[in-house]
Amino acid sequence: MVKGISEFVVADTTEALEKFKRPLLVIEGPLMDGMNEVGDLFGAGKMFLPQVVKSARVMKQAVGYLTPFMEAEAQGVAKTKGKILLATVKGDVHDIGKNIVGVVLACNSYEIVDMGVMVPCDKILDKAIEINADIVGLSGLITPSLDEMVYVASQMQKRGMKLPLLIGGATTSKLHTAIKIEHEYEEPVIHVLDASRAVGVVSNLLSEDKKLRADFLQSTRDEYERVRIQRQNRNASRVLLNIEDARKNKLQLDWKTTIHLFQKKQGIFRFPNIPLEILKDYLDWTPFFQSWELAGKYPAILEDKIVGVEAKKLFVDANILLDKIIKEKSLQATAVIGLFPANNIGDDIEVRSNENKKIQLHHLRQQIKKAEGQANFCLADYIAPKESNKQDYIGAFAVSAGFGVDELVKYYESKHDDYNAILVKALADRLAEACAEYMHKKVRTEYWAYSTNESLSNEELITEKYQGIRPAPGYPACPEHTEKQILWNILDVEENTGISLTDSCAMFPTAAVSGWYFSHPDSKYFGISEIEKDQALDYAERKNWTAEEMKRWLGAVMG
Ligand code: B12
Repeated sequence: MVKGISEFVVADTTEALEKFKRPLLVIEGPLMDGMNEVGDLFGAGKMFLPQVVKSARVMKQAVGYLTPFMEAEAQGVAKTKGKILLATVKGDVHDIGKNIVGVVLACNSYEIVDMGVMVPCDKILDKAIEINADIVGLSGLITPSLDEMVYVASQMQKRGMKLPLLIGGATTSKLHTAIKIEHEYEEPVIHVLDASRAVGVVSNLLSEDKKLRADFLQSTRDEYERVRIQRQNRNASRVLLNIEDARKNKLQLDWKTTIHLFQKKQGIFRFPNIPLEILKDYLDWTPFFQSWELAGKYPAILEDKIVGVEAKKLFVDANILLDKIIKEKSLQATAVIGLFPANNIGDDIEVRSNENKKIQLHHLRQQIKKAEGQANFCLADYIAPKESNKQDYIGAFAVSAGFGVDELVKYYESKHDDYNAILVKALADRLAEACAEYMHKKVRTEYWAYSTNESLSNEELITEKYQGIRPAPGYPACPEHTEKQILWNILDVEENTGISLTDSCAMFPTAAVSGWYFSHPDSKYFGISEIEKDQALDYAERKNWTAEEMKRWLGAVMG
């Protein structure tokens, strides 16, 4: 088990059952001992995440084998160190991180009840009460989920609950937890950065040693207070321009002589079934290793002194699975792109849709005070202004490689194989990104054909050596998620691809990316960072929003 070898699990468990006589004793004896060793090795940094997940697979398969014997004996369930309820909040569909945390905690003898994704607040809290959970853990990947987490905390307070609340997921942070969530709920609210920290936090929270628990809570509270003060001081010293001044300092592009403006292809184009073997050549493996908490760039990571051996094994496993997926066509990739005439009007972009309707896209502008000679960027600046009388173009795309993921994951879960279930999701995410890369190249070289001579290696594509950008709503240059609704309208994404949007503007299937194409040679990625209230109000007016909607969708960039 400690080596994660699952080949002989049934034979070994049978042997153990003969020796220990009762299945529960096998679980509470050698199996738990093995998992404790795995937990300790991981905690001490002597084991890496893929190994832990493989060891957990051995445990699950052994328990799966023993369960019918236990049921026959009506022996009850094995003792655990506590019951933890996990859920991805309403509107959000991401769960790789949550699933990894669940596996790691289970390895450390905690019982995990995982409610899956898109779980409404009341359902989470009802379940926590029903199962008598010891801790509730929430996960979320995109910024709209942050508000939902604040809401869950406030409802826990309203219901007078006494359980600690854990906050996790890519978009969450200690800062956000300290400023926005902690004060909503009197009981401990703790941000957990990653899976390796989850065990320490949970064991402190559930420790029978009252002093240890109290010290941990006090130091966390002190830390959050320090973070809040730091933020206040930073807020007091930061300089943001008012939106009018920021606009005066916009990027000045020469629309008279610019050569990139030429008649470009228009229309909506569907790609219902993109062969996965094509996408394989466009994979960016570095984030794949990151999702397994193995730090380093691909391909150097395979030779890394510390993580190299495990990275190599993971890479081999991933490629075996990927080849099987490709051969059996068990995942499907699909895309829709739209290329439209467009001009900018202030910080908005007016697009002439397929039906010749004028549709407004909305963008935010940096308000941070820049050094002399540096502009306050806004994506709209990369499109020729209406008053230039030059016809410019913008593109839009939505891609997914997530069709088939649920079925494959279910298959591996039925075999108690979390390792392959997580691998499938991580590979589907990579294929989705690869699909975005592939479609973008098609636009540059075939559709808009402004880079017909482009011949870049995959590494050069990953480091964006090409002309043009494809910012995605939610990413730093366009952090406001509801623009995806407009994108869905102009591309008829749901009809053309089957990808849908949740109320928080997450896309389903999860392995999906959507965004815009800008072709101007000077276009580059940037971050909006923070905006002032004047811009938020102006933006809200352009979008016809209520104050409530403004707070909901711009909260994350309003400091
Ligand atoms: C890989 C990735 C993706 C993958 C999907 C990842 C997935 N399935 O979860 C793909 C390519 C599909 C993707 C798409 C998008 N992404 Co993305 N993505 C990333 C990226 C690069 C890494 C995230 C990741 O997988 N990390 C690895 C996993 C294992 O980590 P994790 O989920 O954070 O979980 C760990 C911890 O957070 C913690 N944890 C997680 N949950 C819980 C729960 C509890 C209880 C506890 C204790 C701990 C815990 O432990 C986990 C294990 O260590 C991040 C940037 C970054 N560096 O974080 C952007 C990022 C998350 N993406 C972002 C965005 C905007 C998007 C898109 C909306 C873009 C778009 N318009 O297409 C889409 C949304 C997709 C959708 N379906 O709606 C933003 C989100 C911020 C925001 N403004 O909302 C980020 C932060 C990028 C950025 N800098 O702006 N993305």
